[in-house]
Amino acid sequence: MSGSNLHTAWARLFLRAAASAGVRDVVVSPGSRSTPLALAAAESREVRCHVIVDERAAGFFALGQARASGRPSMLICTSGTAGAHYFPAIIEASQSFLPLLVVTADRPWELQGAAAPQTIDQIKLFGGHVRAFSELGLPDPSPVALRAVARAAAQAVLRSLAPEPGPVHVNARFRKPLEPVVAGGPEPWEAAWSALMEKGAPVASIPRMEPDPEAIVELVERCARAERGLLVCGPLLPPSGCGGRAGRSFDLKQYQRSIAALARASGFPVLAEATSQARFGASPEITSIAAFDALLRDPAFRARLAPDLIIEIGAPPTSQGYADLVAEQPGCKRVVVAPHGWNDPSSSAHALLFADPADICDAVAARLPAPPRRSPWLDALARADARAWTLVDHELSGDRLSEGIVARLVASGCPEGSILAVGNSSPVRDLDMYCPASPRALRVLHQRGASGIDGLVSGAAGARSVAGGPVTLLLGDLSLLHDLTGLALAREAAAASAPLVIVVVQNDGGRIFERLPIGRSARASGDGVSEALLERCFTTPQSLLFEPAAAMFGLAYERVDTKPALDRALAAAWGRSGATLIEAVVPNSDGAARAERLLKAIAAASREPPPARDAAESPIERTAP
Ligand SMILES: Cc1ncc(C[n+]2csc(CCOP(=O)(O)OP(=O)(O)O)c2C)c(N)n1
Ligand SMILES: [Mg+2]
Repeated sequence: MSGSNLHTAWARLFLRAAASAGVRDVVVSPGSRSTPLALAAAESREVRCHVIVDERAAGFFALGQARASGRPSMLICTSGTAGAHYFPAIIEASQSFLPLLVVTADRPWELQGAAAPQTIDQIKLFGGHVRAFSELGLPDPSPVALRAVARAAAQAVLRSLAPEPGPVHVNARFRKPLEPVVAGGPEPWEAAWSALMEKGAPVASIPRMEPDPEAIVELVERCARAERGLLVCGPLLPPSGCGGRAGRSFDLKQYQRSIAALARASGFPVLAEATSQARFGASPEITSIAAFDALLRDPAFRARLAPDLIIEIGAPPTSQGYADLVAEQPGCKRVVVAPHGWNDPSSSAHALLFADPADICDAVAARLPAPPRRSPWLDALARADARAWTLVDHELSGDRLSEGIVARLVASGCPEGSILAVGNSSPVRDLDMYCPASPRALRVLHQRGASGIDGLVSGAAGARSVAGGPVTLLLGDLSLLHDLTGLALAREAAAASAPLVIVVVQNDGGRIFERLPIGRSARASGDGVSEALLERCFTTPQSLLFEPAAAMFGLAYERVDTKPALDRALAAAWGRSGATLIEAVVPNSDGAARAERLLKAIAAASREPPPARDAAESPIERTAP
């Protein structure tokens, strides 16, 4: 094998085996110790190689790819602190059940613990946050070691997908020289290596997760008996909803059909959060109670709702009102359905069903007898929801931008079937509060595993790099500042044909804190936290505008502060290829007060006396004060 050496061959074999086990994208950050791996990735025709300077951004980019594709991307970095920058993305991958294959290059054993440069202890660097760790050791020409390299790559890919998807860490050591050297003739190990390169990785067939038939029977019986059942959909990421089935792509429409089938067969209303994949694309035939968070903030409404069965799908809902409902209704049986994770922070679930939620919905729907007659309880609930949305619409009238208007315009304008990525802090809550259920399907990507405000731009750029269509990101100004180097990755997307549209809600600081108890304490007079302290330690306004940053990274940029201007900017951004940063400037201190006013109005409206003909039948209205 001329022009190369064992290091290069070793790295090529690792890449080849990972590719044949399912890796399609490799994200390389520059460095010397990782030279063999970087070269192998760059020359491979089986993977796409992305080069990203900042390992923190690279980690989130790979995570965004996994969110959109369900496949593990491979990360490659040099030795030293480089790998440590992957940590936040690794934590998020672990908690969101997203596959990721992290390969850190390392120095040989003789340089450890002896003050050699760029040398740290990389063994189990990410502790318990990875599903598996393996130490590849130094390249070794023996046939059994060469076979084991291919096996180790296949194992790493497998462990990133099953039994629980998540991050896997491989530490690979190399001794200098790191670059390919011209060999005088064929290497003795070349024939064995060539055969392995031809063969690829051993095929690992991942077990399919099937719902437990007994649990299905029990759930069918519960549904049939329930008079006031709820189908509650919490955050769900498309790939992690697939019950650990590698390579099975998430079929959004099919998932939404399964939810609708269960809702129809059971007669239960659907309380779907914006991140659940069940709100945008909801079937018009089902009763969607999308204003449930606002409605459930009212204790009187919670008491009137009094569900007797809750089927909860996905990760725990973000809604505080819903958490309060669960806490106040200990008698109500709650069954949690999700493929992975113990999704019960209140430790009060009656049962947890580990399976693909779509499979559970289909199985239960198919076994239920004829759908029940629509109950007055359900009618009353639907009316309360409709009244809430009338109030939300009223709140969003007028031309001046607010957080709510930005969320509404973005969600309602996103091209049908496209990806909407949403940042933590207020944007994810605004999407819930201001955007009703609609039959227009959207894939909503989110970062609810550890709810960080970090890496959101990089993640959206990663999703864009594997998605066939447009990606829109809605995030806050501090979140954008946190991931400013992510804009460099957005520029990479500029070369691609489909648009990446980044909408930053510019409210000058972390205004979420004004909606939290600490903010209410500052607003109340007396000896609470002072406004100045709230601003200094929590809201932290930066008085920055992002136009120069967009210019630096070569992105199209628009600053808007009215509804028509945002509408125009969005239409233009979705219509052009490449990346656009839209800075939507909203008044910086009335968001919390507006949200509070709206919630009060919704609570008051939900108590309005019902029309007389329903009053005698409807439990939800009958008990209204
Ligand atoms: C990595 C990380 N650091 C800090 C936080 C705590 N945090 C939550 S929201 C927030 C402020 C976000 O501000 P911005 O992005 O402007 O959104 P807004 O609150 O204005 O909607 C902070 C600092 C976090 N969740 N993640
Ligand atoms: Mg902000």
